[in-house]
Amino acid sequence: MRVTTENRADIGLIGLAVMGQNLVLNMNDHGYTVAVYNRTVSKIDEFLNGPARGTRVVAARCLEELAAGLKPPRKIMLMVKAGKAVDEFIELLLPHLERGDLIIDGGNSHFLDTLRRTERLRDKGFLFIGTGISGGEEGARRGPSIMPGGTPEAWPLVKELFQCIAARTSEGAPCCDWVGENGAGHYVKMIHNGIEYGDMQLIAEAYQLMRDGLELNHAAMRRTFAAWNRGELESYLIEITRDIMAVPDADGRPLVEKVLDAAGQKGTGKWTGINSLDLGIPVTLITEAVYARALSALKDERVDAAKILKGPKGTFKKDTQPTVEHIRKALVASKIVSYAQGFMLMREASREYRWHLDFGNIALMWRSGCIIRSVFLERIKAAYDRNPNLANLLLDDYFKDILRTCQASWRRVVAAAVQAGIPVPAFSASLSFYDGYRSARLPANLIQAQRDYFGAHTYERVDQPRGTFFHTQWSAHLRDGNA
Ligand code: NBP
Repeated sequence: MRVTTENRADIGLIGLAVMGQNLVLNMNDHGYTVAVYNRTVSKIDEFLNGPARGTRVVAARCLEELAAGLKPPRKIMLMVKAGKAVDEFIELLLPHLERGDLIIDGGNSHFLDTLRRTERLRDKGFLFIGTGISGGEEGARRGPSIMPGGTPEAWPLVKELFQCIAARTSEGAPCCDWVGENGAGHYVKMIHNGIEYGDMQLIAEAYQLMRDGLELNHAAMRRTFAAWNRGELESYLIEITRDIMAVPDADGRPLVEKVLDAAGQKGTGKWTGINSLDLGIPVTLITEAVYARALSALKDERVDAAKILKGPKGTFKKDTQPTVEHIRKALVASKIVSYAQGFMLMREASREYRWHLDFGNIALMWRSGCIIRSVFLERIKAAYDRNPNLANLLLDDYFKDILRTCQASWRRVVAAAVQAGIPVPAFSASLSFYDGYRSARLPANLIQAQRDYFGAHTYERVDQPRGTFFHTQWSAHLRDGNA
C-alpha cells in the first residue's frame, strides 16, 4: 500500500536491508505505522510483498512522497550504510522537511560525523538523533539495545517508540535511554562494539588454551562453556560459543575447525582504539583485540613464518598445566579489566565532549538485546548505583574482591601460556594493565630522564610539588667526571 496524505504514517524509514526491515517489522508489531523507502526502489516491493505482507507498513516511491505522508513533526530514520550515504540522504531530504522535523541516523556512524550533523541541522532548524542500535538482525526484530544521542529536544518525539521496540531487562526496564548531546549515542555504541571485540578475543584465547594447551575436544569445551554460562560469565557470547562447539561439518567433525582463522572487522573496534590514543586513556585490551584480528588476517604470512620461526609447540606441560577453572578465572579477571578500561574511556570522553554520561544507565542499556549482554552488566550497574562518581570499576568492592580471588589463576594461566608459546595478547595485556594500575611507582621516571637528556623536555621531581619543572644537563654531569 502507498502512503498518502490522508493516511499519514507515524515514522518513515529509509534503508531496507537487514536492520531496516527488521526494525520496521518491530515497530509495526508495536502498533506504529511505518512508511518505507529504499534507494533501490525494487526492494520496497520485495519487502511489502514479502516479510511485510499483511502488516500496516506503507511504501513511498520517492522522498517527496515519504515526507508528505508523515505526521508532523516528521520523523525519518535512516538505516543505510554509514558514511557518505547518510550525508547524501540528509541533503536529499532537507528540501522536503520543515523546521522542527527530525532525522534519525540508526547506522554505525562515527560519533564525530554525528556531532557535525547535529550541529549543522540544528543551525538549519532541524532536529537530529544519531543512535547506536545493537543486537544484529534478531535484536532489530525482537528488541535491540538502543543508544540515542543528538539534539535533546528530539528525544521526547521518539522516546515512547524507541523504548517500546527496545529490549527489556528481566525487571522490565527498557534497554534504551537518552545518552547525551550530539555524538554521545554513537560514541557509546562505538565503546559497546570495542568491548565486544575484547570479549570475543578473550573467549577465543580461552578456547585456544583449552583446545591446544589442554588438548580438550569440542564436546568437553562445549560442556565447559555451558558450565561457564551458568555462572558470572553468563552472556550471549559465551552461549553462542557453547553452541558453536557442538555444530558438526558434513564429515561429522567440528565445523568451527573448518573456518579460516582470519578475522574480519568493520572498524568500530579500531575507532575505539584510535579514540583511546587521542584521549590518552590506556584501553589496552580492546586495542590488542583489534591487533589480534589484524595479525590473524595475515594468514599467508603466518603460514610461511610457522615453517621458519621456532618456539614451544603450544601445549601445556602436564605437571604445570593450569586447569579449566584457572582459565575461567583468568577470563573473568581479564573481562573486568576490559570493561574497566571501556568505562575509563567513556569517563574521559564525557569530560572532553561535555556529555554528562550516566554510566549506570549505559550498563543497563547493554544488559539485554545487544551482543555484549550479560549478567556481568548488572554488577556494573550496581557498582555505579553504589557510587556514581566511581573513579574506576576496579576499585569497586565487588570487582576488587573477584580480582583478588582470580588473581593467582590469572597469573598462572598467562605464565603457562607464555611458557607453552600460546599467544594470549588480551589475557596478558589485561594482567599488565592491572599490575601497572596498582603500581604507585612505574619506571616512567627513566623515560622522563631520557626525554630531558635528549630533548630538554624537563621533568618533575618526587620531592618537589607537582607543576615545578626541572632540567638537567645530563651529559655535562658525565663530562664533569661524575660517571
Ligand atoms: P547495510 O549497511 O548493508 O546498508 C544497506 C542499505 O544502505 C541499503 O538500503 C542500501 O541501499 C543503502 N545504501 C548503500 Br549500501 N549505499 C548507499 C548510498 N551510497 N546511498 C544511499 N543508500 C545506500 O545494511 P544493514 O546491515 O541493514 O545496516 C544498516 C546500518 O546499521 C549500517 O550503518 C550498519 O553498520 C548498522 N548496523 C548493522 C548491524 C548488523 O548486524 N547488520 C547491526 C547494528 C548496526 P540499496 O538497497 O539501494 O543498495
